[in-house]
Amino acid sequence: MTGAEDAEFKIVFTGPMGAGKTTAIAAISEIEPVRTEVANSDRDSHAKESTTVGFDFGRLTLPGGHAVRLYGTPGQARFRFMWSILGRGAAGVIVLLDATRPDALAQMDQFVDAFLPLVPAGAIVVGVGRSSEPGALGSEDFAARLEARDLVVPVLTIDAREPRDVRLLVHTLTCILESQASTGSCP
Ligand SMILES: Nc1nc2c(ncn2[C@@H]2O[C@H](COP(=O)(O)OP(=O)(O)O)[C@@H](O)[C@H]2O)c(=O)[nH]1
Ligand SMILES: [Mg+2]
Repeated sequence: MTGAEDAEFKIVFTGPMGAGKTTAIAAISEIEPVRTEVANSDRDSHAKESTTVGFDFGRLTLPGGHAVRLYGTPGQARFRFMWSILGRGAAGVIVLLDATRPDALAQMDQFVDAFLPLVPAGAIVVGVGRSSEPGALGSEDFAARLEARDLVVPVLTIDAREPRDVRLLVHTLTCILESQASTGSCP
């Protein structure tokens, strides 16, 4: 997988505040996730009680035995300086979005544009949460936006609280990495 077959590799979960990054890492981490949450002083961006100011950290062993380090970025733009720090050395990035946000497509563009230069070509997967809620955008809206930009990025409908959904995001990303290394057997 991208060179060092036995090394632990790093996957970064990013996306706006409230998209489910902290939840997703907690859903699949085998260790008690490290969190850096403080009381949310930015209720204009999102009404939730607490928010991540440093990063989230978790760990997952894949079925093939590879260990993956999972990092979650802070979502707020004022912590943008953390994105390149956390993105450095990442094998791939998972962008999580909240489909009920009217600006979710612009948020996707913002995070995809920020992280594309930090990862090997194409190593991005988008996870769209809450798309079944009334008034939400559908996953096809996100897929169409990426396609219109000539970006080949898989879009999955997910619930970040569901370990199976989050594992599927990680699996999709590792399939991309394996196909890039031409060693994998993903469909
Ligand atoms: N319905 C639904 N709620 C979610 C989903 N992901 C996260 N949440 C909830 O949204 C809130 C914010 O999630 P959090 O993980 O803190 O978002 P973060 O800012 O991206 O780290 C929490 O109360 C989660 O339980 C999802 O996919 N669907
Ligand atoms: Mg968080």
